[in-house]
Amino acid sequence: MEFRGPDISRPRIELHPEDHIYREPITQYLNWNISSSFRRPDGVLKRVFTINDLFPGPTIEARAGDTLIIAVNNTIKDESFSIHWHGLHVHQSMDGAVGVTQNPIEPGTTFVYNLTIPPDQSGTFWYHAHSGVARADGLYGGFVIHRPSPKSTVRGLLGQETSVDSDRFHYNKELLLLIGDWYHRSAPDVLSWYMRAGSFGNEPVPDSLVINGAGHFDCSMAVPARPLDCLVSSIDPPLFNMERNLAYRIRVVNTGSLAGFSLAFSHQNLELIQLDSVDVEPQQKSATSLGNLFPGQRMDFVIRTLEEADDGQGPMYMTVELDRGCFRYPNPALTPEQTFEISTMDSIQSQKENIRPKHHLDIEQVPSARSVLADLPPTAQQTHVVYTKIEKLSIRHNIPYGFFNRTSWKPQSNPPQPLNSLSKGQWDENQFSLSTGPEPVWVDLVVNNLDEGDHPFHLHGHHFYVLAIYRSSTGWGSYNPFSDARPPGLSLPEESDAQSPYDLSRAILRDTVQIPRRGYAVLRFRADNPGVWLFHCHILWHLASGMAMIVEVG
Ligand SMILES: [Cu+2]
Repeated sequence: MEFRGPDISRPRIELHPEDHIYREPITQYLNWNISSSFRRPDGVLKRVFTINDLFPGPTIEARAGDTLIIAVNNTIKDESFSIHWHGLHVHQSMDGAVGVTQNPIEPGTTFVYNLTIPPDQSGTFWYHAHSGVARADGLYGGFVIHRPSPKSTVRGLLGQETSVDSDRFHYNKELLLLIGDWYHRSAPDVLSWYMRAGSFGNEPVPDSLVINGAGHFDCSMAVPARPLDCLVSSIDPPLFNMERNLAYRIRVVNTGSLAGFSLAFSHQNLELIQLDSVDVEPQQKSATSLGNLFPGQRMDFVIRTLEEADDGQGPMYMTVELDRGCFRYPNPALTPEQTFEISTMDSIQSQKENIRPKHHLDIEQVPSARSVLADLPPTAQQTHVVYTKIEKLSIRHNIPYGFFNRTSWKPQSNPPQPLNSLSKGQWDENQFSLSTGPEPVWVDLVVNNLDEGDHPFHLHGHHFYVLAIYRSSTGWGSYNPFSDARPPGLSLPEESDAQSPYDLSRAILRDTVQIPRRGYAVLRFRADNPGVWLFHCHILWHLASGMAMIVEVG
């Protein structure tokens, strides 16, 4: 299979696990040049960031235990960057969060990231800019860690007793899809539209969506007040090819700035296998659509052609449906539900209407696999409670700012050095933090979302078990374990032990969680990766407006 599309300068879509799972860990040396160029991802001309001339950036493939030495050269004249490795538990000095773990990479300079992939991490990850809003202008890419074969030195001796992922989950090939909402204006323009009183805190609604840097936009839908340099585009030949008689593992990343989405494939059953790189409990019933996947999150699933005779015919297509829940005003330019044709190798015999019953799987309801939950202790040694909200305060000119408790986050600027190089007394007033102390410890973090909107929160350097999620229908829906006898809104199974107020058998281990408006989440994690870590909303406009705080470990 080869990637085809309107621009050929895109990263490859098909992955090559066979190059990684049977070998010993190695050190990979990568040399990246960050630049920018004008492209037409969906037909509309826009300046995007490129890495080695690719948008999105090159796909990294590695195995657990590999070391990656990535020299990032900033060749752009007047902008600075950093790169964050989303979901990977790397050394804190390599985490890429500007103001927290490093200064931005200034024009004409190079920063060398030295990443050691932990031996117990594999799955679908991604990397993206963690400075300003460059992520929304395309500074991101895929990062896939292949799970090594238990017999990594015995190439070609695949027996029943081995358990490489393709045997565990029964698939033949792997594809990577980086899917996200897309804005035709530059990200700094979008942010300044949001960060003013006149936005009333309504998040900028995207114009389009792109898959691995390609989309299709109907030029006639452009808003008259904002004319576009638009060429009719169709992704022709289709975005990718699939052979009907093969099973595929599809790795999906939400690379967007605002919207969640769900995915469906015609003629295919979808079998969810991982969320945020972690195995999930196998589902009895395979789905016809999966979602919602929110910004920063990943889902892996296996698709197979249906066995029923009539149903395996006709063109195959994939449907992406953006979650309209976060769109607070209409954007006539946007088509929130889009279909993408997938070309198949064999001839198409009929165009029979697909009439199989639909089954949508709500991926937020799927617990992690039992083997994953085995590591979850019944109680934590520490509990922290925080409150978060977007506020439009008159003392801040009614501009929307994100807060944790009383603090709206900004990268450390006085003195202008990253937090991890300063003593805590030197941190400026924009840093709200909690500290887990010197020893590795299990922590419960209760996050109360007092806001009118949902927010996907991401913790750097760690995964967390989501123990409870609650959205209230009335009032604030807050939970303070120090004063409330029970967490509001939770119904527990009868056999649950009295030791825990949460249903631990339904916990989900992930690194980014959607916390409902006027609700809360209880996140339990082992604080064992020493460093200064950001915990923040992954909606880019909210992070840029301060919806972030610091978790200090060790
Ligand atoms: Cu948010």
